[in-house]
Amino acid sequence: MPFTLPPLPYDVAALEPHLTKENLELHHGKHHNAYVVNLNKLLDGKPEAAKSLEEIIMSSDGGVFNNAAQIWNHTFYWNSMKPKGGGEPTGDLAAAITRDFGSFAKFKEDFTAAATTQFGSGWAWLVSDGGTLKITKTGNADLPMKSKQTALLTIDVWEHAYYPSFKNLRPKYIETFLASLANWDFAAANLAKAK
Ligand code: MN3
Repeated sequence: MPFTLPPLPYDVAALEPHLTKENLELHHGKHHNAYVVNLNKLLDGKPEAAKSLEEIIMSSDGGVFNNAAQIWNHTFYWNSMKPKGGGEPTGDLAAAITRDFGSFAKFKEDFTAAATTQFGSGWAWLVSDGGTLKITKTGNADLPMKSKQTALLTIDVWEHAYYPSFKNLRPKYIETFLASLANWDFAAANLAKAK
């Protein structure tokens, strides 16, 4: 079965005014879709095509890895946001953030620094590393599962993610992600599964 583009978990205009409809049409409909089309082409007629996306990510490199990982990363990114998101997490996730970062304010500071300083294309992540929450950044298509970490939340800092809405202002995009878009319910569900 060829891989298919997962639908957005909300309407393409649902993240306005922060990320515009045009931005999501381009990012989901063109960029995310291109990774699906490319992976299907690369795997056409090969036994790997029967594997799960995660199995392909863990056992490949080069173009197959890049396209498979980018499919996974983008699906995870769409779920890391929601309309009227942002604010602060609650419950077990809030407690774990306080335990491992000292405070939510310190988490925000560290996450913002990671997302701002990822040079060129990549991702910043909140992960669980053996039960300890950490912030990481990865270049290009790289992702936490390759380092045996469980992703809880991510922000795409490739320019295509924010340029249509924020132009060159990556720091403003990161600030907006934390203030108005971050889906803490999704991160909390990922933490619960990681235990
Ligand atoms: Mn992207």
